[in-house]
Amino acid sequence: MKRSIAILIIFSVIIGCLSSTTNSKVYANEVAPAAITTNEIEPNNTDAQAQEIYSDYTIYGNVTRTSTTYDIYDTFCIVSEITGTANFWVGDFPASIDINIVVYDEDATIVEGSSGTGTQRYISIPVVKGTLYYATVCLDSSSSNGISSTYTFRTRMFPTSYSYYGQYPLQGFNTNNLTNYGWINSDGIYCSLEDLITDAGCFMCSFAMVLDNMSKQTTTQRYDYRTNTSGYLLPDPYTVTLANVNFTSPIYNSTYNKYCYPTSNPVSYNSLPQLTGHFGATASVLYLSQYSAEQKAEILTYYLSENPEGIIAGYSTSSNTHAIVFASTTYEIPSNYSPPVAQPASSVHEDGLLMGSYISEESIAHSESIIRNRALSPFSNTTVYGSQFIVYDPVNGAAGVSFDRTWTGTEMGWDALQRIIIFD
Ligand SMILES: [Ca+2]
Ligand SMILES: [Ca+2]
Repeated sequence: MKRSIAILIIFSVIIGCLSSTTNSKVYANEVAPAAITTNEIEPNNTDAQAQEIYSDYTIYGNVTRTSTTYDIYDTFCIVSEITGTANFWVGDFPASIDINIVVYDEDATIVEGSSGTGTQRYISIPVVKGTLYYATVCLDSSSSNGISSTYTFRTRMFPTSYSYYGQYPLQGFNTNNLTNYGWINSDGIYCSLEDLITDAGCFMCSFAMVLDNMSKQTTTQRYDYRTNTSGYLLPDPYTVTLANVNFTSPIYNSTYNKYCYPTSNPVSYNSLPQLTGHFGATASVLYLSQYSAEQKAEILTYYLSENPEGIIAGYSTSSNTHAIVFASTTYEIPSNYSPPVAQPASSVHEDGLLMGSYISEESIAHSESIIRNRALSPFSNTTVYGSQFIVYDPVNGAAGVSFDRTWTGTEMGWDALQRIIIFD
């Protein structure tokens, strides 16, 4: 408590010296989306009283200085779920008063503070995953009595850039030599890694995008056949596919004159604990088949607030499966929303459960013909809530577009969304 008071005195001196910009364009594009809304909870005047929030929160609060009420500090705390960027915005107050944001770390060191005039303030800072930050909304302490105002406070954290890996066409990673390495499927047919990812790599591409957004790399040094070098490999569809088979070495096959992974350990099985473990991550799964489109939108919004690196969404119909990454949303849920709880992923072949039977290539995506033909389908743009979710679809170069601008949204929609996979 004592430290908090000292910090706040420092704030009042320093705020005037800090420089930052107020940018309505940034507000509109990066801060305004309101995913989870809540009211401030008093007392929240010190870091010891800080109200815990998550990424993509919108808080409605009030600051007051009158002869009877002295509430000029509202403090919130947030543990960054990502290494990347955090935006803090306060607005919707009269230009006649001076409200600012000060962000400081666990050691009470000020990271950044806003300044300026007008009806909003905004700061953007680099953040490190797992780090605790405090953000205080401050009414100018030199203000005279008789001031009171409501405000809106927003936080949003996101990767500095979202990675994108395409399966069709292959996009965003090194594909050298992949035609020399592959797998002989249960029908005895050779399938190169390149073809496998092209035809059936939606899960591997989606897994790789999220792991890359999490700034992960392999926990030990691994050999990269594309470059013939060893090192800590970054996640991409190739390295994730190899993690999926435990980085087993391929064996030369004289019939095909190729290096093949054993049929008993096909590259297409999804073993999530094994795959994520090689990148120092864990996976959990939540099955959604019993929920409505609205409930699925709520669930995605909730988990995105805790996982700004993205959520993998698995689709299944009677004939095919697919996976994409949901990255952000403007959908809104209240902070008291209580989500169904995701469970740790088992080593069970996930897509086999969905498909009802074990089918090889389909386990990491779905069939070539569907991918190639439907990627060219026109979009209806009528998917409910489709414009409120930004996704990265491994098909057709759909990087950072709204759900209703993808063939997945149009062709498969919400009904076929059967589960989400969350990495931590
Ligand atoms: Ca308050
Ligand atoms: Ca307060």
